[in-house]
Amino acid sequence: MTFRQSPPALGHPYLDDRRLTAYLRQALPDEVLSAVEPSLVEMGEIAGGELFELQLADRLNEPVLTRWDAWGNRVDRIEPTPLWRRAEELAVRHGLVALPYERAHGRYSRVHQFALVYLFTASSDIYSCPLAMTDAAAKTLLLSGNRRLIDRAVPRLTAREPHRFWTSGQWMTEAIGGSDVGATETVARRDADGAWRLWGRKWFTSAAASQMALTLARPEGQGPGGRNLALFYVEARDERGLPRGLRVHRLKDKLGTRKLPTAELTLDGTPAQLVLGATDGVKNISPMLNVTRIWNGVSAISLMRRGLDLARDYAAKRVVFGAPLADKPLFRDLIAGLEAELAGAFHLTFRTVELLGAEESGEATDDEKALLRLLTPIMKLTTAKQAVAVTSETLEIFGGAGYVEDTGLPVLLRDAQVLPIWEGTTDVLALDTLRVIERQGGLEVLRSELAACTAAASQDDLRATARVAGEALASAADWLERASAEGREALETGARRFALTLGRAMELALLVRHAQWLDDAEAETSSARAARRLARTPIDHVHPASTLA
Ligand code: MFK
Repeated sequence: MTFRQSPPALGHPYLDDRRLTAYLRQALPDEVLSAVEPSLVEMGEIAGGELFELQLADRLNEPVLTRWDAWGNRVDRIEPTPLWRRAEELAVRHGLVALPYERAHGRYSRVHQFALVYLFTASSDIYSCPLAMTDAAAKTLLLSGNRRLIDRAVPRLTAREPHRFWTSGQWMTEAIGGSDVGATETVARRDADGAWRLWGRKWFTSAAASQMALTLARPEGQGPGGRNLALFYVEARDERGLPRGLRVHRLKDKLGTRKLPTAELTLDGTPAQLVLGATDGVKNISPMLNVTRIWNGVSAISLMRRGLDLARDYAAKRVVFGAPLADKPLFRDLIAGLEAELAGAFHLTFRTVELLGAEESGEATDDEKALLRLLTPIMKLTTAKQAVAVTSETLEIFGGAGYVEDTGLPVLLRDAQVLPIWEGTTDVLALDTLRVIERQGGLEVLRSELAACTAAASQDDLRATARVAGEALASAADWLERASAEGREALETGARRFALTLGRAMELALLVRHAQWLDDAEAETSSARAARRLARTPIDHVHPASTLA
């Protein structure tokens, strides 16, 4: 009989994830964990069951843009895929945006939210993107203090009922500036009655079907640069979904995230409202960037995790050269390296999430606030690079099957490839890291965090691993001092290597802390193994010979 390979299967993404469950036992007080666990079990069932099946069945569907209706009216309607419609309903009912605003568990509400998002994202065909922007818009509006806009939009953005729910777009990118947002060409003019309207072309607007968006435009007559931009709120569609001063030219033909209707738009007199003054648009939209950057990190670990779950299941079933692949020493070595990357990325991402929760609940110390600001770009750039590397290796584990579209595997790599690009490229985030360190007057908050993580290490091997993290941070600090003395060009030249070193050193330190906690609490060693393994990879990238950055 002809041999047929059984396809990889997913288990229960929550109950089978010892990394996540152990982390939550460490991070959450017992009563909070008991209260949130049923929702995590349920989300695991949905993500590993209904949504995963729908995702495979929905593989070839893409969103459709219809510009004109049968009677010649311009409608610019965007029809999402079936999975997206279902994903929205599930996300809203489970409060994937609402939870941190309901704040039922104080500073832990963000950990609860992002644990759910971690389970949901890999089965959602990147529906996490509109959710990320919606969360970020709610936070940005709340911080703006603009009571009228808060009252109008935030109850919609954070709704638990699908019929009331709105998503928000984040319309920043223009042909002239994806990263250099200060070059924005969109112009804002006032009507005779004082109402604002926008004219311009947005080049890469994700979730173009959203009911509202935050966007940047230059009030007519103001000078160049980001400080002369203003942050605007737009509802570019009416109650029937028809465009108001908006034309959608086309959906982008992208490498990945193909279920996400990313569009080119013309704003043609779009009615808009100022959110917070007529200047400082870039600064005023930055809370949005910081929230979506955290979602980006959670997406990175979710996609890595999905690939590794499928690879492990496959390796247990796949017999090669007389034995299951899972028993082969070379495979075991490979998967241990990939798991170590995921473990490091996981702890760096969730540490950032914890800090966000602390800040929003008003409980963060000044040092925690400073650490959140610094870890956000570092975490985003480090985990995004890891996601591309890990998903690429994961495909290789499947051999040719990993390169065949209808296995559902290649999409992992194509979707991961967007993570280092959008929401600030690696270069932009490395420069942001430098900016934050300059403003904070050095690396002190990272030094303290690293010392707190590694101080508890009591086993010899964990102490040795902790030393690797400490030495990498010291090397980065040395480089910073030398480059600062040399000047701006030296600093910018090494910024990527520097930021990546900080990211990997912090991953290692956080992994040591978790491994020690596990050892104390449960005599479990998987995190210690991951920490030792990560310590054998390049952590210190500041040496210019490194090829990784
Ligand atoms: C699924 C998960 C992911 C979801 C993704 C959602 C998809 C959305 C698709 C997109 O929209 S992708 C487009 C995202 N675009 C970016 O992320 C822009 C990348 N570029 C930057 O981040 C640049 O660094 C920046 C545009 C901010 C530089 O612009 P400027 O005009 O040179 O501004 P400048 O002078 O650097 O900063 C202006 C002020 O903002 C400064 O404050 P001060 O006025 O007090 O000096 C900065 O400190 C502040 N600022 C900038 N970035 C900040 C920030 N403050 C806090 N946090 C930040 N991140």
